[in-house]
Amino acid sequence: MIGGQWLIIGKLFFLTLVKIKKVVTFTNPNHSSPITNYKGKLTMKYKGIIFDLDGVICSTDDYHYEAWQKTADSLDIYFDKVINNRLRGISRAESLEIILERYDGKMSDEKKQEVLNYKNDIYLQLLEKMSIKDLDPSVKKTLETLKEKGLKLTIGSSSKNAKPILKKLGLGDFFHDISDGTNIQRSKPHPEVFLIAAALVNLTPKDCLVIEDAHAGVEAAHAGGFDCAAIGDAIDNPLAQYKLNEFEDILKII
Ligand code: B16
Ligand code: MG
Repeated sequence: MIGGQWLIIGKLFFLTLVKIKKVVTFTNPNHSSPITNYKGKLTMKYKGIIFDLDGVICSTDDYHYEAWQKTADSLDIYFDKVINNRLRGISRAESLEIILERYDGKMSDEKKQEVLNYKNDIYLQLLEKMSIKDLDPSVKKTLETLKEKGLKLTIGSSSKNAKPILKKLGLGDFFHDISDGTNIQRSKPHPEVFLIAAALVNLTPKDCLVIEDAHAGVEAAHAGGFDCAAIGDAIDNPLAQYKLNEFEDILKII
């Protein structure tokens, strides 16, 4: 009888060890690609997810590119896709400073403001054609699944146009809260936008996963103490813990 009890205790101890080993394998933050090495869902690693907007939830990054291209052309400044990628996640005003690196001469603050308004007007015109149809069905489905699982979902975007964009996509009331270009002093790579997003839903950085397409955004997540899943342009950023080939790969992480 006593021998039988020891056998059961031993078996339980062994099973516990196996479970701990699996959790450690899955949660190892130094792992470069946990998705491909995923061992099985044991527990939810995060309580919240903070989504970047442009280039993650929607393809407005293409509209930013088009608007900046037209703006640069109007000033006779060279601009291309490589330069555009440096603007991802960066505020409108800081983006202009990067574009002006190739400007011959010095631009007054009044003229800069005029150029910023010009760019935003073109961008807003491009947004006019956006509708609920521009929300990728797999993005919508993934967001709904994450919400059903009880995760707090927030936006962490540098854009001052984030709220109208979400409304156009039919996501105006979907997220638990929104942190965007209208409530921050410093844009990515500063972590402020993500720290505010986490605080809005009473979570700590350790509880949240950030989803980002910009190197500046991945750096911001890292600086704030958040784990990050990188997609698109930033997919190979070594500061990100996960790579997302598809948006729905988020479901393999949490
Ligand atoms: P706006 P995200 C960022 O949004 C864009 O990536 C970046 O290209 C843009 O300059 C910035 O928002 C400001 O946008 O001109 O609309 O205020 O990627 O952080 O969602
Ligand atoms: Mg982005």
